[in-house]
This record gives sequence, structure tokens and C-alpha cells, in this order.
Amino acid sequence: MNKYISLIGVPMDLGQNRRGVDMGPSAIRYAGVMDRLEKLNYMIEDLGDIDIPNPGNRPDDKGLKNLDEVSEGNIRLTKVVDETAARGHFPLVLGGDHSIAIGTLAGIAKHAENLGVIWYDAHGDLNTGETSPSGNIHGMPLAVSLGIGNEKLTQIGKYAPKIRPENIVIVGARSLDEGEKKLIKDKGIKVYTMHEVDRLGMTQVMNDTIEYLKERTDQVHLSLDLDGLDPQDAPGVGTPVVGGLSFRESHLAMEMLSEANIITSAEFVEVNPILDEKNKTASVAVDLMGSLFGEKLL
Ligand code: HAR
Ligand code: MN
Ligand code: MN
Ligand code: MN
Repeated sequence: MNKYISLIGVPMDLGQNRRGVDMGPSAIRYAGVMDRLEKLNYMIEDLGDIDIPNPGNRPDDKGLKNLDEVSEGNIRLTKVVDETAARGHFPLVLGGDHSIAIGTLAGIAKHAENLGVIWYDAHGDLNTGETSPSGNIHGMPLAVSLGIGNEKLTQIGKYAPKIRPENIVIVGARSLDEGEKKLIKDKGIKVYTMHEVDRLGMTQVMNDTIEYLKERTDQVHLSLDLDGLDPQDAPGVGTPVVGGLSFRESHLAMEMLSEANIITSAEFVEVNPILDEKNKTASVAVDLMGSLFGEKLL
């Protein structure tokens, strides 16, 4: 694993409806991310927070809420992630709602020949302005990164697409809209829904995921939406869905990724301290980061 980690906070809450997720980066810092990773002997710097524009209070732009502001915030994030990767550091991005994956991927993808992505989430985030039931851009970043959607989002970083459909693995899905299901089929995206996790167990799901990505990619980004976990373990999220991945399963998934040593960038998103119980969800995020970066009991 890269010994140099750069923390990048993204106080973005304009990709969805519920205020508070902009405080996610503070909550994760407060839960002790720096100490936790320093104890594992990483050299870690905190680059502070990306400046996110104020909401414009305009009507939706073709079914996309806060399009210009989400776009501008992601352009700023792209630049910082790009510079971080160019310095050879591991970008560890703290959200913020999941719309920030647009900027993270735009910043990181050009540093790989063939970037892989693990999308750990209850949702597919494969909507466009046309298919979205909500107009919330946090339900669209994976489609955007495939080059599908509004140009103000797909053209961030001035290249598209950022990733190939066959380099994506979605883990934990249990809420997909009709347009997303169609895209998954049409593009042949690999998905481990909760059904497969129940059937196969997390050990096989991660073994298969790791093998699949090792075969076809040279770097792997982990995009971990805390709502991939069950709301009992991660209650502080804006769009909880029952029947999710447990803390134990998630912990195991992170340990297996650590052992496989394939992850080259990561983001932890959708932590909303206002909806949380005593910063539990931010603490879970930090626990999972500990495992991802190699923490062991013995
Ligand atoms: N699929 C729904 C939509 O597009 C819900 C998206 C929900 N949110 C997230 N992203 N937290 O994973 O509106
Ligand atoms: Mn340095
Ligand atoms: Mn998501
Ligand atoms: Mn989600």
C-alpha cells in the first residue's frame, strides 16, 4: 500500500435533498481518522476541505438539481485529486454526498491505464436527468463516469469516459431504478446484489471481485457509500435502505482488499452527522478505513 495518504474533505450537500451531509468530513475527522492511520505508520497530510459553491436557488436544470454548483464543486475536487495523484500520494476523499465521485474519478482516472472501481452501495448511482426519479445528482455519478448524462458533468476534466463498464463491480445493491437496471444489462456491469451476498457470502464475493479486477485493471478506486451498510450499523445517511451489508461483512471486505493490495484511491461518502446517533456512522467509516489500510488485531 502507498505510504503517503492525502485526506481531501468535500463538504458537498447539493447532490441530494437532506442538509447535514456537508458536515461529513468534519465528523470523520472528529472520529479520529488521522490518528488511526498514523498508528499504522502512514505519512498522512490533511489538505482541508474543497470550497463548495452556495446553492443557486434556481429551478432544476433538465431534471438535475443544483447542476452548476455540483459541477463547479467537482471541477475543484478534480484538480486537487489530480495533483495529489501526480505527487504519488493516495487520495482519501471524505464526503459529502456521492455526487463527489464525479470529481474524484475525473481526477484519478487519467493516472491509470485501466481504472477499476468498486462501488460499495445500496444504490447503483446509474441515473441520468432522464431516468432519475428525484433529480438528485448523487444518484448519477457512476453513469456520469461512464460518459452518460449531462455534459456539464461528463466533461469534467475535459475527457470522457473515465471508466469502462467492464471495470466496475457494484457490491451491496438493493435499490435500483428501472433505467439503472437497463443500463446494467446493456453495459454488462458486474453487480453483487444483496441476494448474491446472502447466497455466496462476503468471502466469495470479495474473492471473485478481486480476481475479476486484477485480471483487467491496473488500479482500483474504492467508492464506499455508507448506505451500503445496513441502517442499524450506519444510521447517519440520507437514503437508508433496510437489509444491507453488516459491519462485520464490511470489515471483512476491507481486510480482504487490504490483503489483496489493489486499492489505489478511495472515498467514503454520505455520512450525515445530523441524522446519526452519536457519530456512529463516521466512526464506522474510520473503522473501515483502519481495516482497508491494514489494521490487525494481532
Ligand atoms: N436511485 C435514487 C435516485 O436516483 C436514490 C439515490 C440515492 N442515493 C444515494 N446514492 N445515496 O447512492 O434518486
Ligand atoms: Mn509528499
Ligand atoms: Mn451512492
Ligand atoms: Mn447509496
